Amino acid sequence: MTDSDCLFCSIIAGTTPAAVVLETEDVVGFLDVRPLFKGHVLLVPREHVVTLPELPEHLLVPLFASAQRVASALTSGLGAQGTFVAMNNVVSQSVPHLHVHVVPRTKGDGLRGFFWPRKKYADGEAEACAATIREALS
Ligand code: DGP
Repeated sequence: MTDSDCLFCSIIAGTTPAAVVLETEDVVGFLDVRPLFKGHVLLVPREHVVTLPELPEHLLVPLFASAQRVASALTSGLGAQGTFVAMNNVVSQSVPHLHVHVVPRTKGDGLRGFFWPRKKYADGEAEACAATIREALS
């Protein structure tokens, strides 16, 4: 299913130009137009899905297998030392079509914007928080 108002559906359809790096039956990968570093790839399911919780199970492996392949290619092909792999869901998600960022990283590259201020758990708080999440998972 595609959404006629969706930018990434239009890239997948070839209507909006993009520097495509990967095309599989289920997934398309293209360069982010505003890369954190050159070679920053966005991977999207061809099907119009907005967030990770909505991703159908049959697309989990194709999407993350593509992320694994691209992460390898950024190190072997572009000379990156490593990668940062992430996705925004709703909050900070500027395009409402699920996309995995695969960003090439090199030690000392100065990427700090992705690292939000860290919190500290009070005594017992981590266990209570973990219990809440376990309950939601059950
Ligand atoms: P996020 O903020 O996590 O939703 O990431 C959306 C990314 O999409 C952002 O890094 C910039 C990228 N982007 C936005 N518009 C376009 C476009 O028209 N073409 C391409 N290739 N990337 C885009």
